[in-house]
Amino acid sequence: MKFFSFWRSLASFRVRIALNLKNVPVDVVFVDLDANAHRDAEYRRINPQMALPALVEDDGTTLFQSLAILEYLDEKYPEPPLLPPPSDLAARAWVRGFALINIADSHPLIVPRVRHYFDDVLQIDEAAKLAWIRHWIEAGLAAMETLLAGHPESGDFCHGAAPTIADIGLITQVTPAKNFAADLAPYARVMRVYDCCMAIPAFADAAPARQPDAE
Ligand SMILES: N[C@@H](CCC(=O)N[C@@H](CS)C(=O)NCC(=O)O)C(=O)O
Repeated sequence: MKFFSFWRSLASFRVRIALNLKNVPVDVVFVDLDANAHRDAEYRRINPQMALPALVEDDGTTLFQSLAILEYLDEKYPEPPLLPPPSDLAARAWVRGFALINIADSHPLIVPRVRHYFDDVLQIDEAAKLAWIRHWIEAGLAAMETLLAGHPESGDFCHGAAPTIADIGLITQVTPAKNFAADLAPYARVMRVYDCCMAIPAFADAAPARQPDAE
């Protein structure tokens, strides 16, 4: 199985966590976003959206979009599960909803193609661009904090006693918050989950700075 990844890519980070938790071996193909390698014809054939990550099975089956890949891995390699059991439909929906705050709503607003559009088309200055990024990161963090406060099953993890895709989404919400120096003090519950997850080797080893292609 080939995994197309870039060290700083948050969507790749999400899938790396799942691969590590489930102990699935992959051949990692590094695609340098900074060099626009994701726009080359070679990678475009794999993912016409020109975004990372992508997962290619040995038979050529090609998967894209991190949430779809997370759920695929969870179905193919059920242990440890990344979702609550099918008997708890409401918990599964809560966990998916929580993860989507980052995966569907916050992260897409700060990806390189959006930032390039600001630079190249709208010609927004650096300060306004940073304000945009911090605004959407903090909006996601605030929603996560409020949801955790109202969710009795949260504590060390977003839901229950083990990581789920909700925690994976939380990690890739906090990571850019740290990179862009957002104030994390108001988000004590979020940061408790972040610290608990990052103490697990599967999470820590997936971190951007630990990847072989990291600068
Ligand atoms: N919703 C997608 C986002 C994929 C995505 O935008 N990936 C970023 C890296 S984290 C990327 O490759 N961006 C390239 C670009 O914006 O040009 C997912 O979760 O897989």
